[in-house]
Amino acid sequence: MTDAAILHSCADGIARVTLNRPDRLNSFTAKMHEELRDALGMVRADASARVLLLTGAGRGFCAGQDLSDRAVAPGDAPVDLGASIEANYRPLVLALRSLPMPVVCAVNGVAAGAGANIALACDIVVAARSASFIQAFCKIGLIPDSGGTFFLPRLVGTARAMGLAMLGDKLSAQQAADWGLIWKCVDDADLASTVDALLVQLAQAPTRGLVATRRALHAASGATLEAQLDLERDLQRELGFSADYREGVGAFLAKRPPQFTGR
Ligand code: T3D
Repeated sequence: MTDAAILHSCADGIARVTLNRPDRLNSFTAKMHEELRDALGMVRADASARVLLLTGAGRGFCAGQDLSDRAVAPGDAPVDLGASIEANYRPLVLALRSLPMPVVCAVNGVAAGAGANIALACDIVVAARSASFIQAFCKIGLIPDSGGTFFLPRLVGTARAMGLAMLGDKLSAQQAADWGLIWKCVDDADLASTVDALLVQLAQAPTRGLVATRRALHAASGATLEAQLDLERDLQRELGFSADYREGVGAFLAKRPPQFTGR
């Protein structure tokens, strides 16, 4: 038994971080935020980590903010949600988007509120068929946070983003995949093996190239074609000096599998 709200391990180039408050559907408390911050800091500093898996323990992925921490007694001042976002959710999303390795999210169950949008902040999202995505914010008078208003229209278009955000309907994992919100939906029994295969593939991939790919794709929606071409040129120049590029070309010409090191 452990009272850790976050589980963290790293082996064979694969870092794993698990949200671990299953009886509360892994909803966020201040303690969980603190432990997650520490875990992501360790992953970032671990030169052996080539890919990160983020997932949840139990039947849910994450139900967003723990609302029992938001109950206000009559006469008490309400919690400053802006301060909470500034201290916790904003840095979390930015940390996930800037890790020097690809981030896979295995959505093992319901992802609601900030939980849904933290999943969307990851690079590759695979969901179990029984999982769902709920922009639950509208049911408590809030807006989608943790990047929701940024990710949703970019991923599914404004009409669907508006419907999801204003209605708070449960979007099935299959529908999320069909709409392009996530990479894929797989049968529950296949989630672990599908994700493990992805993790092995990504742990052996040319990490710097993947991180630069993420950077370029994220830059694209706000860039002109000229600016994007400039960025591609600059990133390609950097990668052209990398050990992995040299290895990739050498392996291709020698007709052997490449041995990338992430450098
Ligand atoms: O506050 C700030 O800092 C600003 C940032 C806000 C970010 C946010 O995420 S706001 C949105 C917060 N989240 C929600 O509004 C979602 C609330 N949860 C639900 O709507 C439902 O639980 C789900 C749709 C996610 C799942 O429904 P279901 O029927 O599968 O499970 P359940 O029975 O509702 O939940 C299981 C238990 O987890 C239950 O406890 P119990 O009755 O067994 O003792 C439930 O109360 C608890 N739980 C689920 N979500 C939360 C939670 N407890 C606290 N906070 C939660 N968010």
